[in-house]
Amino acid sequence: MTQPDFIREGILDARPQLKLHRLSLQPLLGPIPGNTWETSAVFNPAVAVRGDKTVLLYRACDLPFTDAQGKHTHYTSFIGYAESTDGLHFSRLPEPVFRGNEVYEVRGVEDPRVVWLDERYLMTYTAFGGRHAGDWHIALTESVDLVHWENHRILLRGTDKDGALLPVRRNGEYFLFHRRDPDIWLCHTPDLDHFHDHRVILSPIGEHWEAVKVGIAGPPVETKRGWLLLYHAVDRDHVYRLGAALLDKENPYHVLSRLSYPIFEPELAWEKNGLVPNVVFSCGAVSAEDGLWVYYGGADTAIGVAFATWAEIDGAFVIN
Ligand code: BMA
Repeated sequence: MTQPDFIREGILDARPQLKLHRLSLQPLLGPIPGNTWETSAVFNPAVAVRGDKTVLLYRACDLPFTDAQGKHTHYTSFIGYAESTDGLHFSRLPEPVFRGNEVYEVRGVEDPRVVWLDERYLMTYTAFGGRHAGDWHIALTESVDLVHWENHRILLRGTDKDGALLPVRRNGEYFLFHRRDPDIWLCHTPDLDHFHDHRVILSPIGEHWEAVKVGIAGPPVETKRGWLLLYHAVDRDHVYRLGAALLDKENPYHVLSRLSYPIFEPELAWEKNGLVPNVVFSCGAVSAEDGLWVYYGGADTAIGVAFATWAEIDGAFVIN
């Protein structure tokens, strides 16, 4: 049975609610008309820090998702590269750094998430085949410099997306989060080939902001008290918001705490209007000294960044 809302909403508890603060009211990056592969949208970036640079690996689209008659177009997604020394002002490369070149990803490569593991960057992404309904899989590619990507292959077959690796191995195992509609699943693997122990760790809940489905945002971020897992949640009006949970450091299958309210939602015009209205969707965050910088896509069209201090994050969770 679901908890009554007045308990989940924390009315009985005086803790301040965690809310991400926007660091810019304007998008950091928008589509470039005339640059074919990123004409209609740039969104949902993975983020990595390399030396003094913050690097975004973002999803870009060549066409709107629907035409003037509302019919689906044959759009394709690519991964673009942008870098910055202050996390706010980015310069980008003129061509995608990664594109689909297999039959299972002819409609493109979507929603990347990056971790640094085993002396290389591992980027999980959604490979979109478009050959039949639900033709998307979790795939992986590797790089040492975030620009040249190689050795790409499908990790998990099936109608599965929102794949992200835990940024460390435990007892030699990699942990892979994924989404089989409508839940967030976790599994582990010794070799990124054989996957074990698939279990649901987070499900939709209640009748409000997370009623329909949930999926991981970026790879979980290590904090003193556990793995901070940001996730997206969808309501019955197709609004995408961000939620937060804390996972046990030793056993990430164990959810220690989950906030009852969204920590971020579409509010600005460019988060409410775009290729898909009313969406904030994150695929990565940077863990900085003062707090967490959360990069996100707005309305599947442009990229922004929001922030919370560690004290704000820490103060929001109760662990029983
Ligand atoms: C998901 C993915 C994301 C997108 C979201 C909202 O299924 O396609 O790339 O941001 O839907 O449209």
